[in-house]
Amino acid sequence: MKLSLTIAKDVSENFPVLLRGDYVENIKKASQLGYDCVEIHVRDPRELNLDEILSTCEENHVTISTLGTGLGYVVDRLSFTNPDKEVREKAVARILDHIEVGRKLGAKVIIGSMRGSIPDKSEYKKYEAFALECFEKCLSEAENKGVTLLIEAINRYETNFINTVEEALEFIEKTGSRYLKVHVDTFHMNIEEGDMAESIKTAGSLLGHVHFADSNRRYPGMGHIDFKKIIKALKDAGYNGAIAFECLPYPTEEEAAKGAIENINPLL
Ligand code: LER
Ligand code: MN
Repeated sequence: MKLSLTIAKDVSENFPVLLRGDYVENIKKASQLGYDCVEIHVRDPRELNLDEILSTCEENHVTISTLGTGLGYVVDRLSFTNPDKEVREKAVARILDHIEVGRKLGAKVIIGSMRGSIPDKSEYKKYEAFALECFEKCLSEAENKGVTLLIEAINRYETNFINTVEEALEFIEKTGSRYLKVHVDTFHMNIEEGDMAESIKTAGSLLGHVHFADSNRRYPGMGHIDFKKIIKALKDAGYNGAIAFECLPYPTEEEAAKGAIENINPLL
């Protein structure tokens, strides 16, 4: 498994990424701290200087595991379940841009907050169909470009649409695509799953990406999640992808980025 450091250029203090600021500087820092890769959270991926990012990665022996797309929802309110067709089309266009950048960077594309919520549960089927239509457009492009998309199970306080690993698996089955994989996040699993290790086992070979944060969303070791047990479950499931630390930057960005890898490395 590879360890990935979450980075973003310009996000608030309470956004769960470890390092803020210049991408190039943070890719270098990731390498110095011993990370294998970085996860870039970006609102509009067209703003990235891909040549500069790729050459920095190569020089520093770091890869880009994933693109985090949630800022497209947080900042622009774009989602796949928005009642307005124009907003859904803009959401799809944004994810298509991420897919193109994902192809160039060799990164998977996360669909977390941008799948949206169900505004009216009595019309669940209608909103699910909106989401499926958007996913199908994105998956067709992802297949053409060889990019994996990830559907993240997110806790009930952030969305009412796909909270558990089981719901994510059911949704993947509805798309019928091999390019959509389950993405688990220990912070969300701690709220939604009865047994996190069991859920990882259920995801099995469909597991595509992992976020680590402790129960309080601080770096592993600062809360009460049993990461030894989670890592064993990931190994038993044959998972060999990335674990990205999507944590709050407390007490400081530097300490959290250092503490996360220091606490997890011995358990691997
Ligand atoms: C995104 O990966 C995530 O976990 C959500 O909680 C958005 O913050
Ligand atoms: Mn997450």
